[in-house]
Amino acid sequence: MLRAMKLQALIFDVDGTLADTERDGHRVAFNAAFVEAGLAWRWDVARYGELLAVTGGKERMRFYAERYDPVFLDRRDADDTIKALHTIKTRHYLALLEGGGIPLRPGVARLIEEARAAGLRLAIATTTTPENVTTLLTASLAPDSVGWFEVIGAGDIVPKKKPAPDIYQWVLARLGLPADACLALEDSANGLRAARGAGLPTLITTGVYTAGENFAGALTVLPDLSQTRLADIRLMHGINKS
Ligand code: XBP
Ligand code: MG
Repeated sequence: MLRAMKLQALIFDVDGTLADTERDGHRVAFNAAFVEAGLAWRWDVARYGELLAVTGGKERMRFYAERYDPVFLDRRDADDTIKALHTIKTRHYLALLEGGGIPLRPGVARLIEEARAAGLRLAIATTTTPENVTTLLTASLAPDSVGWFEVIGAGDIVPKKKPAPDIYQWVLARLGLPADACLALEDSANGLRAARGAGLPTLITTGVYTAGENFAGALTVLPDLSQTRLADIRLMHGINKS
């Protein structure tokens, strides 16, 4: 069956979709924060992959404490300490981004340029901290690229993070578009559930941590966007598989 609505907007996830930010970015920043705070927590690559089941850095630290350091949560100031750790972590992560250390994934910049040239509207729907988004765009896409995205929905702006659909619903409301006129680009099962929960046709590009996840309901699952043109995406969007 063909989809009735013409494609009018692309909504991009950030971490794992625009760039491979988790293993060598966020994870490194978390560990730097733990060292700076004198906390004995260390997240190796495998442990971090396990913890990525929980979106949101603050929520992820709480999840880790529940599983591996429950005494930490007995402290009266546990919540404040997690917030303080997250502020330190974000400072380290921003320094990594500003150092130009995290490039965009293959094909991302070209697809964004194609979409802009074709007059498609662009938006972002992410769990990460807003400043992480603007700094990644400025450092890795173009100095003025924040303005290319009409709506940037990020972090604590919604009560529930992915896999809840809240962030995508927040972005759709501000775009003033129905889900069927848009297409979401994601990298994880959590992200797919969030996008599908908001009714969005969704394209998946798998990452180092998400390749084995369940992507049932996605329009398609690709290793990256290096072979994907806007014409391909328009075609995929037109075939209503939901
Ligand atoms: C990925 C996340 C974020 C990052 C860490 O977001 O779940 O929490 O891992 O960033 P998405 P913060 O895939 O939706 O872009 O520490 O700022 O949360
Ligand atoms: Mg992601």
